[in-house]
Amino acid sequence: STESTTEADSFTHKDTISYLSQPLITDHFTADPSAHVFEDKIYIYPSHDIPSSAQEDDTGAQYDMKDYHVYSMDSPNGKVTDHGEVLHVADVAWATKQMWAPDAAEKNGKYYLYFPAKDKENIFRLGVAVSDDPAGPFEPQPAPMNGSFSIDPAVFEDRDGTHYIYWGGIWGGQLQKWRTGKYHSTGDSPFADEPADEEPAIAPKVAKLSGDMLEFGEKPKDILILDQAGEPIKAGDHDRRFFEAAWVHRHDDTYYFSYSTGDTHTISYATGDNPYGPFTYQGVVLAPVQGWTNHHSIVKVGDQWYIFYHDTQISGKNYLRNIKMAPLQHNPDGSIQTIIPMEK
Ligand code: FUB
Repeated sequence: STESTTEADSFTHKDTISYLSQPLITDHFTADPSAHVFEDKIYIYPSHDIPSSAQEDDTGAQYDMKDYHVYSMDSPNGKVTDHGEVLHVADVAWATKQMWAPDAAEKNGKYYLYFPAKDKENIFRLGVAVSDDPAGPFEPQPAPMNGSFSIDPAVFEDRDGTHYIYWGGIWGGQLQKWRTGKYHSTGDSPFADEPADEEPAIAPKVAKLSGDMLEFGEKPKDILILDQAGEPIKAGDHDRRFFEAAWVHRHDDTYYFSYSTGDTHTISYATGDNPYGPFTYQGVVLAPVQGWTNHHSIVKVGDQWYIFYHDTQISGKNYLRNIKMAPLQHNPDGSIQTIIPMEK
């Protein structure tokens, strides 16, 4: 059940709404929920968190996931159906470990699951798996997407039917090691290879998908996130710079690029007038949740927008998360009311 209140709290945003949501799934740990309406149902494509023997570190070794389940609901906050395991790392020829945040897309009655995993060289790549059913199971492609790297793929379908894939994540997500266009690592530290504080922040990536949905359809481009003065957000601006968890939705004619700020723990958003940006920073969609990571999706169901996100209410452990949902409101001027999550 989900209750709303309008209590003030320590955050100072133009409009905030405090929200108490309960975990949608309690028999598995789930995170990074990418939600879509397919075939008149809400389908959720989350990460499947599991306890790990891996030593916890700043690259996220403890996020040691091995498979994906798909979930569906007939209506918001309705009964959740678990469609079972739809893809396992052992069935992906090129992947070895860490099946992180996935997303899914539909084209011509086929469904495509996009997922990051580490390859045999310990480098994150993006894979695709295909199904005739939004509930899977999904058949993986034998190789990762050509030229892919880093984590957190998210696919947006524009009104003309063109699909765009957004991705990237710094630190454990390795995006900082691709600044030259090739993998270049000066060490195992997740903080090596970052720009200096005064340099522009590392940019998330976008590319049109190929017609068959299996590859990039063009050379990846940088997503530029600007401040209100039109200047690129700087690497040292941890409150506003991109960290991971890209998502794009369109409301009226505005494109919203939302993302996690990582070590400052918000889901922030920036707006633009086309899918490539540039996007201008606007504010916070979701204030910090319980747990280190913050990762979301935004989807319209009927006339109402929802945010899907996670926290650690059930386990109290950063890497054993549980997904939730809450309504999301756009103001008449296009700004988004900041959601203040409450846990209990
Ligand atoms: O779930 C593993 C990683 O944690 C995701 O890929 C990130 O976005 C963060 O939520």
